[in-house]
Amino acid sequence: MKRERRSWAEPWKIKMVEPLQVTTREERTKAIEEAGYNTFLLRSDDVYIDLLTDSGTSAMSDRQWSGLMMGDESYAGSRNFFHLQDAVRDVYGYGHTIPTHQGRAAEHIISQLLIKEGDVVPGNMYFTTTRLHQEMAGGKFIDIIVDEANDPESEFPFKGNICLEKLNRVINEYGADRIPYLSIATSVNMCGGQPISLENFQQVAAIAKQHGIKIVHDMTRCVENAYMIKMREPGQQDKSIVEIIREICDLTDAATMSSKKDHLVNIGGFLAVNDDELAELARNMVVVFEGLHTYGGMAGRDMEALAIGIHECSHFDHIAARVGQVLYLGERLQEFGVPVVRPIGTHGVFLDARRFLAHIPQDQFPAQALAAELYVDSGVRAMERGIVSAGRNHETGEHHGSKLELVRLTIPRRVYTQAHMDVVAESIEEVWEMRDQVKGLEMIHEPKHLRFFQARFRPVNK
Ligand code: P70
Repeated sequence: MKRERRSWAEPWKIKMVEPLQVTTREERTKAIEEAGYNTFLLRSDDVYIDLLTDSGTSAMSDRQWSGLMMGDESYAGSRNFFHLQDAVRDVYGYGHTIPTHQGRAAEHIISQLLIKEGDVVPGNMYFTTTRLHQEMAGGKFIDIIVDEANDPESEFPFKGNICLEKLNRVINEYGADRIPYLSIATSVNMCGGQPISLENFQQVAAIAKQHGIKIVHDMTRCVENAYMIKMREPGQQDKSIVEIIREICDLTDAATMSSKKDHLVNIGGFLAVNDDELAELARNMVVVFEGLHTYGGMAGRDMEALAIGIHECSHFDHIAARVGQVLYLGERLQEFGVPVVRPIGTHGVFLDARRFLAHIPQDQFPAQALAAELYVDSGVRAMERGIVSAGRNHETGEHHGSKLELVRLTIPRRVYTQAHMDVVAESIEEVWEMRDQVKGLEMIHEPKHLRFFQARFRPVNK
């Protein structure tokens, strides 16, 4: 009988391995208690399969590792910086690259340069660090993402899209003068790694241009978004990943980048801009907070590995395998009937804790409790992406409120095998079966900024 489908596989083989530790349930129960039921506070030695984040956790290629040996550690004018700048120009098209140690430093610089007190910054769903830097610069973030983004069951293929009606409303209400830029992310992290369509981006850019409003692009996972456009958007199938990336970036004025994601490196990032004057201001600011404008917090060797990673990650076979692995885990979980955000996104599978732990009210942090329970079951580490992550409104002191209450199973790039994904899926199935026994949590320590990183919890006694 002829097979209908042929399996695909990763376009690489493994040359070096890092042993994993398996702990007992008893050890994990103790570890999570000591960590205040916060997976960020666990020691990695106590973790078996680490799906906390895809940030800085990728496996570098042999070419990237050899790039490390070619580091030019001159304080000024390192040749690796020029390789990085050329790679950014080749793939993304931005003329100026200002290196930073990671993404949030680029967010800091652009926010301080463009936002003034009383401004509003509309965007397609908040990201924790991005919004905080906008607020610290005196701005207020306004969410103008499509409503489908807040519905885990909606099958809409471009949940990262901007709602044009909401955009027009914000412009009418505040006036273009109070909008320094639109903050548009590709592959929107907080709603499940959901892409924005090229068509929507073009429509948004046309409106922005009409009103003289800039666009700052959070392109942390732009390659993954470009892949989704190629696969899902009518008329885009024949374009290469790089062609799609260029079309997106050409619609924007500047970009912040956390290279720890798409670019397959363990540290690094940059601010990319086209405008010469803005670049000059940013270069002046980077020396205050990061380092000279030709290294900005990275070693020369890191910039070399990054320059190589920029090219590697935009190859179709790489990105197809990366997103394909995420889809594989998502499909396994759905076979078990586990509630997940649909459609499966680019960098992880997001459990819908509202439906998973329907008996726990949101003020008892169901997603936080689910991530802790999953860890106890198997040593798999995930991350809360719900009301804890949403934080508090700086003006009112109230919880920001979050329609989404999710646990993110984030897949590092080129690190785990399909067998690891099976172990993860089976552990989640196990927790799904005993979900009635999971208890809610109360927060016993709440840091002022980005509380999810360091908050501590204990189980409620009900
Ligand atoms: C994650 C990481 C980082 C990130 C991002 C987007 C769309 C900017 C950044 C900042 C790490 C993280 C950060 C805050 C909370 C939880 C986790 N995302 N834009 O795991 O970049 O970390 O390099 O400063 O996703 O999603 P950086």
